[in-house]
Amino acid sequence: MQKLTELSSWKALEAHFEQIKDVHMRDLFEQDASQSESRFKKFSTQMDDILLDFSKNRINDETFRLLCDLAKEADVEQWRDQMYSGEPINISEFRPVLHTALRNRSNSPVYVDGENVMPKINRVLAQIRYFTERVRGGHLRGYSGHLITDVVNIGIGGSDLGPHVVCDSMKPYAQRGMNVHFVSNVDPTHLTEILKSVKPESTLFIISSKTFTTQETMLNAHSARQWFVELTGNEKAVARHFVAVTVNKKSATEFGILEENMFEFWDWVGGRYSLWSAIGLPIALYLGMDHFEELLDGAHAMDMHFKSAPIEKNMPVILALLGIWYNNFFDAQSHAVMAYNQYLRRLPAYLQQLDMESNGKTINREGERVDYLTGPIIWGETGSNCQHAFFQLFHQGTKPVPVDFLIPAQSKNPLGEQHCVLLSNYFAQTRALMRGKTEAEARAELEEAGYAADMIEEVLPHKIFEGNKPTNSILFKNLDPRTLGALLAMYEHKVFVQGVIWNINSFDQWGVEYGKQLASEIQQELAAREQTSSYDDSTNELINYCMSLKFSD
Ligand code: G6Q
Repeated sequence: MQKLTELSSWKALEAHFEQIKDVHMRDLFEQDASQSESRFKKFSTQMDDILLDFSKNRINDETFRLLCDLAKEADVEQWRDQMYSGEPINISEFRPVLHTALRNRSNSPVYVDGENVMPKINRVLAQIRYFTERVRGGHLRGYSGHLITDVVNIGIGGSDLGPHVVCDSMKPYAQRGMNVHFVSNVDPTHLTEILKSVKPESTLFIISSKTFTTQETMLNAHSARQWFVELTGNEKAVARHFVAVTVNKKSATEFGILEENMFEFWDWVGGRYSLWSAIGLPIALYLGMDHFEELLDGAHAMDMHFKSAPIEKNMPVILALLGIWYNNFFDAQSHAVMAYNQYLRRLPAYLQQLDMESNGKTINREGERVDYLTGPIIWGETGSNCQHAFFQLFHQGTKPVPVDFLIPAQSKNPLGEQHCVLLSNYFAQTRALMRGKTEAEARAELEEAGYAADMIEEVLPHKIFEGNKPTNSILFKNLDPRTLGALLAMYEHKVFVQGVIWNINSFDQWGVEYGKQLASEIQQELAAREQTSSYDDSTNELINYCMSLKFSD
């Protein structure tokens, strides 16, 4: 592939950036007000009831045209089609990338090595339905006849964050009397605190691990098993209370899990893209299979939009292009996501893995070091909490931070006028960030507030807001399973498009593997409880000091 920075659209964007970098969005809005097509009309798009308004960005018609040219010149559409059709686009692990097949509700064939994978996807979905309906309906009970009231998912990274964000966000759809818990951290506190709140006879443990070798998950799984056997005194009952989601059936069998309680997925499903597979088992147990399928339906609808909408109206492509505009031209180091919805409080954690594990890369697909910025730092909080914490930096700080603002029009818990106030804050913030407050406006406010003339001169500089801070507004009717599925798929595809344009492989994670390898070396030294001199001076001294503090096992 031609080098990104040598593409003609890239060069044109560089030249265009010099012209537009100091233009204020206030002026862009004013200029567009006299045009036949309004700025909102030009710079907004919709998929189902999800509206993306991207008009509050530092773009004009020319910027948008050039960004769309970039997507075309970087072959985004061809890469997308290769992904959907099962080409091995994960080039460092030699695999296809087929999370879209997991939610392919059209059931059209998808081939991997000449085999249509849809029948096996459908078989696992049917297995999940059968199992979850029996548990939820009280037909499949604990070893002593108790109803299953608690599901504990033991998994980390991709085997935790996806199902976790969905279960948290979809709480209003959960079956009464069914609780779900997520244990991920190898810190023993995580498991211990959760076990305090459940009873063995009514708890179902899901060991979620693609590889079934991840140290944290295996340790937590064995500790949970030990706790279970100690409290019940019934080793045989493990088979009734532990199920596995994995591609590694052999290790799951060795753990004591029955074949019928294993839920399979495949190596062409990446960990952070796996919530749509059997990794979604806790979702189906907590929300019911119908709701899990609605989530898949929503993701599929977004897949179809991504596949067929023209670039100029394609939501994930537009989000990706705008991200590149700020990342590579304005040098924005981070991208923030503010969901004005308490149920979405885990969204930033999920997106951090999705985006930063996918696009935190410096080597391009040809194996060379890139000479431009790739994936940004992703972070976020729920609104309106964020306004009372770090929004000050957005309004008056020196760092550019593009922000996505999400909100449902309807609340699941209407209470007086509270949702209306939440909405008002949502609209007010993006408007304020776009417009800022001029010196004249600030002065007029101070005068109206009765400030003395000398006081006005003193405080005036502090009351001015530069504005021109870019935001995307994502507004939808309701936070239901279908919409959530579509939103998560939208971000997946955004990340994919950016990876294609940056010419990196978004589907490996060698940094994660490196972390796994490093810790196991040091763990052996720690277990020996002897002074070490194996590492650098800092690491040696830290380990030896920790020894002197008599650390816990
Ligand atoms: C995700 C990563 C990583 C992975 C975890 C858990 O894309 O590969 O976060 O999901 O390391 O791995 P296992 O599911 O194999 O335990």
